[in-house]
Amino acid sequence: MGNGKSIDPAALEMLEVAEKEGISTAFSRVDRLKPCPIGRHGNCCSICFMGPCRMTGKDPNETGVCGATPSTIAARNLARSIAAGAAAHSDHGRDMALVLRAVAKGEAKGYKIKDVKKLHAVAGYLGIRVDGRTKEEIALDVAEKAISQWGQQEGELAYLSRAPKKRQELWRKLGIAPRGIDREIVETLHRTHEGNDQDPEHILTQALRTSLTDGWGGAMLATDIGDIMFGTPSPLTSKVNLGVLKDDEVNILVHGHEPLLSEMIVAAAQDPEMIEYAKSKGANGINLAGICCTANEVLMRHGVPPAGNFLHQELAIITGAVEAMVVDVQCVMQALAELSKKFHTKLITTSAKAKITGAMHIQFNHHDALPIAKLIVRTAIDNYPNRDRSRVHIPDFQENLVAGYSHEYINYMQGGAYRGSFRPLNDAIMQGRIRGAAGVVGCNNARATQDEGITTVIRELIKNDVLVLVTGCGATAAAKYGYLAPEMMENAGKGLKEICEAVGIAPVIHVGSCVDNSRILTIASQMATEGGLGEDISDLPVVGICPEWMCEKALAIGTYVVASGIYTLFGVDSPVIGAPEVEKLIMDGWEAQVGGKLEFEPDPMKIVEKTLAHIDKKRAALKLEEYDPNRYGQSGDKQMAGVSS
Ligand code: NFS
Repeated sequence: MGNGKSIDPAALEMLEVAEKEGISTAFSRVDRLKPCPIGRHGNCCSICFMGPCRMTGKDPNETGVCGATPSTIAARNLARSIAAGAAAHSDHGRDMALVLRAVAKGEAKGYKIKDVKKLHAVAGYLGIRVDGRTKEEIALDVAEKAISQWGQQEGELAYLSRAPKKRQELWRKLGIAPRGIDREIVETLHRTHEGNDQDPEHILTQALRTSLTDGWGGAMLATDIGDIMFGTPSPLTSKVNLGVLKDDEVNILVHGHEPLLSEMIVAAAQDPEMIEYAKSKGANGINLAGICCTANEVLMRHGVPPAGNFLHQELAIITGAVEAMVVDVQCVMQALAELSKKFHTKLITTSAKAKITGAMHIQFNHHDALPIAKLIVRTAIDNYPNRDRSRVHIPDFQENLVAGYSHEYINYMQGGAYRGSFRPLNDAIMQGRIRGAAGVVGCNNARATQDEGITTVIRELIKNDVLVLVTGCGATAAAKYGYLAPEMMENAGKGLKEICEAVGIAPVIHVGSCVDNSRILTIASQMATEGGLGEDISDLPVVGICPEWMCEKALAIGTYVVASGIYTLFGVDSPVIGAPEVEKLIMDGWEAQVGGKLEFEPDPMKIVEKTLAHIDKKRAALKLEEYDPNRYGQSGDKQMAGVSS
């Protein structure tokens, strides 16, 4: 089970190398830095320069200099985090929309409109006419309408119409239907500035509205526009973990989030001219792999293998086999710059939004994307002769995986191109073959044993017939231990196993990067409208889980999942544990408002217990048959006849 740092043997092996060489990593720095418990628990207010005011809990009447109560302080801190997370995802979506517009105008060489079917579907959501128009004309209108979602001042986001009717009505009734993406994020920053909104419940209601700009706004647009330009994913196989690095090829790692550059790097790395150039430098080829959500983007569409999740980024460099780590935005540790200097690795920043002192910067822009990608690939190749063979240490661990489950493909696999629907899935849940579903998503956190929470939750849920959907670094974690391989169906409960056998899937389905949690919203919405499982997302026997959360984006995601009506459990620890009133508001308060609650539960086994209890509660409310683990799996074929009809 490792040393408490990670359960991943590849990570443990690299940590030994790091220790021998005296190299610090997040795994070692976390021991040196004791977090301030006041700030960690939501009790530190630093929004004005009379403070920071630290609420210690010793005086029941304590307040900040201005009189702010601990509850107001914690609510403001949480709301600000949610706004920052929504900003990050949505800004990613904005850049995608701007590039789509450039593609439609013929101003973004190298990009194209790859998936016309998806373009038409998105045009439909946005109320844009498609008949008799070229794909460029449609794409231009889609892009303009998408871009307008950020600056819109009044009305509501167009994609809210993709939620079940009841949910839309509830959002309107509560006044949390977002007016525009930027507007809600800015308003949250305004409201939480010193001396403004000071009623915790009121602040947290705006936090719900802000989070919806992410899930049903920026992130959903990021996913859709990515599919239009780069193709809607469908299942493919690949490998995962540090063992995917090659000791005789130029290793390039793409790390960060946006697919705009990484898609071009995939193309550049496959260019015969580039491969020849690599050979001229003594390498046998070019090996592209990914870290974090960029990895998921290029995995889902090209099968590029992920070398690891968030806590693997430093370990990858310590293998001594990485010629270039190419980063754009988000989840990029500053430590990479110093670390890469200890090896031959070139850390290349590419975004105007994220420079790191000491890194090489090659500015990306969508007008010259392919030439820039080629320059980056050439820079990596030029660096290959500098690799110090005596320091190369690639741990021999890799697993097989299947990824690429878009919402569209999941629809298709349940009946084909003409009869595709969510009927079979809903039926399987209604019959109790599948007890319910859970999204297990999110980061690694250096304060938790890497991958332990994620894999414990997944292992126990599939054993209990819960179908699991994964995204982000949670998906990479699942993949590293074989959960995304079809053979894993052997470890699923009997009913779930029957379904996996019939459809030919693993019990854990990779639906993409973190912005692709929007695919899970679409799936939930379709399940709720398909019939038999209630009328709203909050009726479904489903749960959202983020066992090893780390960043503000995760909080934004968790909150929009709650605002969409889903019970959501986060691991590690609560960022508002020092303010019991706020804890109560995001649990009972939000549940009363939107039907979902946000709960922090550090123990993965308790997360499992609470998930199963919730699923059973929802099943009972729907008057479905009580779940019985032994009802299915006896006479396979006969039982399956009922499912596939
Ligand atoms: Ni999600 Fe993706 Fe990973 Fe966490 Fe970071 S990469 S956007 S934030 S660490 S899952």
